[in-house]
Amino acid sequence: MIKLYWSPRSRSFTTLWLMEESGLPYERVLTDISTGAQKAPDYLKVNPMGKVPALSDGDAALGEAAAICAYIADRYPETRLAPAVTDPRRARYLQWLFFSPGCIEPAIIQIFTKIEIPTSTAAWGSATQVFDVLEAALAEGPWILGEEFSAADITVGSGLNFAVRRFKMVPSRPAFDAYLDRCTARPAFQRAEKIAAG
Ligand SMILES: N[C@@H](CCC(=O)N[C@@H](CS)C(=O)NCC(=O)O)C(=O)O
Repeated sequence: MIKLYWSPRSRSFTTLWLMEESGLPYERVLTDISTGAQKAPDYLKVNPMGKVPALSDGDAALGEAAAICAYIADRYPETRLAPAVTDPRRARYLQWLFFSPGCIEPAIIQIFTKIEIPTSTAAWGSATQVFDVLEAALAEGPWILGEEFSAADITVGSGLNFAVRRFKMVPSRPAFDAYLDRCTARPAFQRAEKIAAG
């Protein structure tokens, strides 16, 4: 049985949404970060970072929300959450799957901390560039790859929802609002929100 280690009101949301979209049976293992459960020796064997979320599946174990999305979509292709490895859309899928941890998250941290870094040095360029690029990519829709919803929408949708709606660190734009409305209307997103509320 797949086990998802999670804590309420945390980045676990991305993987709760993933598992609810997947339709796969899974067990939720509450790892409440307010109690320090994420630093327990047994948990560190699952995620040596001592953070949530993490996932185990038989002998496989991993942390990092986007990696968990990639793992589930590839290990269980019946979930139809990723284009096949031979599909040309796979390239953009991978780009957007990792855009959230690689660009959206650091851009939010930059906005929060007001740290100035030259755009050629910062791996995400600048927060303005990240959100301009995302706006252009979401202009057509309905999903980041076009017609097909994928695990990349789970990482991008979670990151954008966090930045624009939950923490209001990034001003919304019409393309973001339309996309986030589509994401939040999904029954799996709504189930995940209820679970994540704790
Ligand atoms: N890069 C990680 C970030 C995970 C993360 O920062 N988790 C936070 C909760 S949102 C956490 O576990 N904090 C508790 C701690 O560090 O002790 C991912 O994307 O999964």
